[in-house]
Amino acid sequence: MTPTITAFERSPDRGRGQSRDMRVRWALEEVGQPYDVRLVSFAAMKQPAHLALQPFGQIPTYEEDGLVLFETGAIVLHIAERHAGLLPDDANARARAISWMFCAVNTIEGPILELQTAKFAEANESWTEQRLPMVKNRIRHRLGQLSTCIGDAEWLDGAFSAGDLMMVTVLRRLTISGLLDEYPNLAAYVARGEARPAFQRAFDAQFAVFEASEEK
Ligand code: GTB
Repeated sequence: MTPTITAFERSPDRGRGQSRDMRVRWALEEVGQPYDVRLVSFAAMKQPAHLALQPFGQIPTYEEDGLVLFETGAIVLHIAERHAGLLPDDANARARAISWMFCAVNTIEGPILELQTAKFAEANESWTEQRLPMVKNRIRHRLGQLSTCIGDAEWLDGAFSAGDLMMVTVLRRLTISGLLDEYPNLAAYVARGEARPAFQRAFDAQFAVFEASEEK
């Protein structure tokens, strides 16, 4: 059965692939699994029908043969476990790739989300200007450590995996901030991810949604 995912009807990022459905689209493209997309408005995301799929009223969700999933890490892991191409066959290498998936959402994404909160939700607070350097330095600390881990390698641990897919999508949140450019090997790593044909297909698909929403 073709899985169905949900995505923003009108993405606030204007189609730049920053919304989290991008991770799921990219994973599905990497493994060659066709999918349907149901677009939801912000209002619909808070209604019972969507809350039954995603208790926090967010996108994306994933539905397939009566299975309903939320949380992008879990969705990408589900896809990677059921299709070849995103996790190594060797059990230890597979476990390490899954560690990198958790690292992306637990260790790296947290400080990056703090920056988004400071810049948008807390933009008008009197203390935001004072707080921003601390928030940015926490990100730099993690990026420095990650930069050392990657070194000159192409991917985090051998061949491209779901760990890289999650990490690249998390790091892309920093594109506008310029912080990524302070770590040339990380900027190159993200560029390598974005150059993958599956990424391009996923990006084009979500950008087409934005373009269609502009025409309405
Ligand atoms: N932990 C969950 C997961 O990984 O699935 C988080 C899901 C999540 O945060 N979804 C966001 C959402 O539905 C969309 S991606 N938000 C609506 C709400 O909470 O009411 C976050 C996002 C939104 C906008 C941009 N942007 O404009 O650049 C980027 C990322």
